[in-house]
Amino acid sequence: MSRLIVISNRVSAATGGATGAQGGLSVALTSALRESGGLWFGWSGNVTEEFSGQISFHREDGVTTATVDLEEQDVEEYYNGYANRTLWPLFHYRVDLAEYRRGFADGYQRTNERFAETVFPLIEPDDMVWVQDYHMIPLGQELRKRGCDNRIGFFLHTPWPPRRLLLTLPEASDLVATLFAYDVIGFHTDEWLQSFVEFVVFESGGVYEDGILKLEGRQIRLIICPIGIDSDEFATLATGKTAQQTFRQMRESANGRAMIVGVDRLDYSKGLEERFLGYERFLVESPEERKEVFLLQIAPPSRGTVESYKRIRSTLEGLSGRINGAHADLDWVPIRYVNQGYPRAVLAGVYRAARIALVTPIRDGMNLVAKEFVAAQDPEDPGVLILSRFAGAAVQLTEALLINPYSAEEMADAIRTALAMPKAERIRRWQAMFEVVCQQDVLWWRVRFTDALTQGHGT
Ligand code: GDG
Repeated sequence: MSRLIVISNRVSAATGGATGAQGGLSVALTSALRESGGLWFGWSGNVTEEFSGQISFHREDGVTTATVDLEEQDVEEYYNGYANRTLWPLFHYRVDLAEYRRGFADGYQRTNERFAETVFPLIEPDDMVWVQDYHMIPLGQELRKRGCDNRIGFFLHTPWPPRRLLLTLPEASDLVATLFAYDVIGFHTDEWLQSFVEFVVFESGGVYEDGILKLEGRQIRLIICPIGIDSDEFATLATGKTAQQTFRQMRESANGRAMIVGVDRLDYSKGLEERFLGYERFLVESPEERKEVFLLQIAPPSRGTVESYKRIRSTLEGLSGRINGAHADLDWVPIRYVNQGYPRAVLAGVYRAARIALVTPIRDGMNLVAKEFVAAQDPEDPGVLILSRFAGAAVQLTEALLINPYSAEEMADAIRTALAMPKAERIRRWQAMFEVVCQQDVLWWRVRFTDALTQGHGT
């Protein structure tokens, strides 16, 4: 069996972190690599004066990690710049927030060249290379330029934006062309895959047939490969000691009220503003029910140096303050808004204690919180998942209450429906979702991708 080399911006085993705003990607990769062994390469998270290319190796949990420091200009232009201020908003359809600057694009390219230069000597002839996410789009091409003819795959964790939106990026065609260096490209959903195909067919003259994209004499296999969670681990966590303690603590502090929960990195793509507004609508429209519930929103800050993240943070502070001020009573506040991260075991207990989860992104590649919520439920008395249609997870979790997060009315309706849902229906819906979460778990995701990479060596 070939060794698997995973390359991603951040490498979580090396940087640790059972708590905090650990992103979905590192959570998933930690589980996937634990099963397969292999090597995980990426940025250490450290900043140095000058890029040295020196690698730090670390072995933990059967996974070897190799990390490299970046210099400040790289971090500014590649990470805070092109990744977080250009591609992230653009890929989540927020062209209004995207910043297009040549300096960012150049820094992104340079940093990807540096990553390629550093990791290339670690790659052995039989290795399979799996590049992750929008930070690393040109990496495969940079490896090819250096003579790497291994199988190289790319997986996109975010949505792929519609062609017309992507065309707002000045170097869109050049960026997309770098993807032709890969043998396999994976997306969470058919929608993201089709948007990619449309761009390539219209703008680059490719031909797409039977899952294979043909252009420039190359064949690239495109696959739908929805990411999952380690469902066994999460379900076990949810009945463990810490989770049980948290469960009791939450139920006590709920004082007989139904808890609605949200857990998200503090990010404008997660629809937190829309969620608060939808919840407020429910409070206004249902005076007799409103004091029977409260919303716990856990939102650890992320990417805090970026202006658009400072803005969304202050918007949410204003909104939660206003809603609490307008509706709270002596013995009740409608929103508990918490800006810190918690250990996963605590999260599992919180999910299990909740009657409803509100997962309302305006766009999301997948959304693992929805799956974690499902995995953590008590089979005898499960909670209800309210899920945005615009999350990749909505394709798989069709038994959730699917809503349009832009509609406060739909959200308020869904909260009422969830509160009134009979136990038998809650159980039926939960069982259907739990089956998908267990069958298409993170191991399934890894095997599906690496199988395609084994078979689909491009020419
Ligand atoms: C990207 C894509 C895709 C959150 N708060 C805490 C905490 N978290 C964990 C959650 C979950 C993860 O972070 C978030 O995962 P998501 O999938 O919701 O979101 P992104 O970080 O945006 O991830 C996304 C994912 O990649 C994988 O492909 O699903 O669409 O945007 O695991 O539990 N973890 C801890 N404490 C917290 O307070 N420990």
